[in-house]
Parts: sequence; structure tokens; C-alpha cells
Amino acid sequence: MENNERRDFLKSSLKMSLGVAALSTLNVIPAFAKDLAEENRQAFVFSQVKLPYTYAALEPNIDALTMEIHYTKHHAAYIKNVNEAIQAEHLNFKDEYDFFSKASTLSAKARNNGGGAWNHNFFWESMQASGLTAPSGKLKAAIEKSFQSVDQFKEKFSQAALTRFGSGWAWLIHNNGVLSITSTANQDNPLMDNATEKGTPLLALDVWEHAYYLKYQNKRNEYISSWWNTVNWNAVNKRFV
Ligand code: MN3
Repeated sequence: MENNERRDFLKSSLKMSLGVAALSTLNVIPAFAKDLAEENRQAFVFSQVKLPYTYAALEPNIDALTMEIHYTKHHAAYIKNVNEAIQAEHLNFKDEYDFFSKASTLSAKARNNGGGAWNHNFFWESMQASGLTAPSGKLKAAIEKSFQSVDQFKEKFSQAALTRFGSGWAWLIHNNGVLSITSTANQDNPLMDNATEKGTPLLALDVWEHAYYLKYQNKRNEYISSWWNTVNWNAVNKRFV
């Protein structure tokens, strides 16, 4: 080894050993690893809730085959696709509220599938096989204040669901305790920053044809009136805090 080579070798060996020593004794984490740790800690992904009843539990209002296809095919696909988008696009949100508050910045894939993922979780948990059959307490009072009566509220909500053109959702929402009814197209929801009417969702109805066509075909009105028999009013009461 010539002198110059030997000097370079010693220099680089010294650098390497100093580097390793610094890492091991001072617990210094390289910047790239720190960024990665930060990303892993914060990355939010959607998950599918366990269906709180069997596929047949909502019969005859919603048939078992529709429930099974809706949950295992449609909803599962939204979950898979939004999580693919989150990974591919390096999206880094704290939670679903953070995700939807930036909906206007999202790709169509992230926005549509994120909406589909969240809306269906909310929808499954808005229904029940048996239990409380009407709103009560604070929610009942707020409904009567905004819509005069529970019946009038149901009528207005049904109209919003019936008149939503094409595919979408009807919603009962509140803003600081004040209730209103709105509807959204596609898989949009009232948590999105660019929603026509924003608010905290209390109740949702899926009026995509996949939600009712096997049993009701083109009779969306019959689906809507039967669906009221499945509403989990205890869950809706609890959401209104
Ligand atoms: Mn659906």
C-alpha cells in the first residue's frame, strides 16, 4: 500500500468507526429513519367494522344476499382501494376527520374510496335487528325543534333520499346541536371540507342501487320506507352529544 492510499484508508476507517460509535453510544437516529418512524406512527388507514348482526338479521326490510354482497364486496373494495391510495400516494393523516377535512386535496381514488369506507361503517352501525324504535331524550327534542315532529323529520329525510339523483346518500347532521337534512352524491359525506352542507353525521341512508336493487328493483321509495324499521335509534341518540 502506498502512503497516499494508506492515509486514505486510515481516514475512512476512522470516519466509519466514529460514525458507528456515534450511532451506538449517543443513540443518534439518522434523519431518514426519523422521517420513516414519524410516518409509521401517524399513518392512518381505514378498517372495516365487524357487522354488528348477521346478513339475514334485517330481513325482510333488507335481504340477506344484498347485505352479504354489500358488505363483503362493495364495502370491502372501498376499504382495500382507499388503503392502496393512502400507501401509493404517501397520505399521512391523523384520523378520518383529518382525512375528510382535506378531501378537496385528495385524488379521486382516495376521496371516493375513503368516503365509501367510512360511510358504510357508519351505515352498518346505524341499523339493528331489534331495539329502540324511535329517537328519545335530547335527540327527540332536537328533532321536534327542527322538524316539528319525528314523523315530519322522517318525511323530509325520505324525500332527500328519494330525490338524490343517481347514487348517493341522505344524512341527518348537526352543527352545534342544530339538526338538518342533506344529501351527497357518490361516496361524499358531510365531513368533507368541500361538502355543500357540512356537519356531524347522526344518521345515514345509502341510496346507491346496490343497496336495494335485488329486492326492490326500481322502487327506491319502498326500500326507504322499509329501511326505517331497521334504524338503530339507540346508536343515533348516542351520536348526538
Ligand atoms: Mn353502498
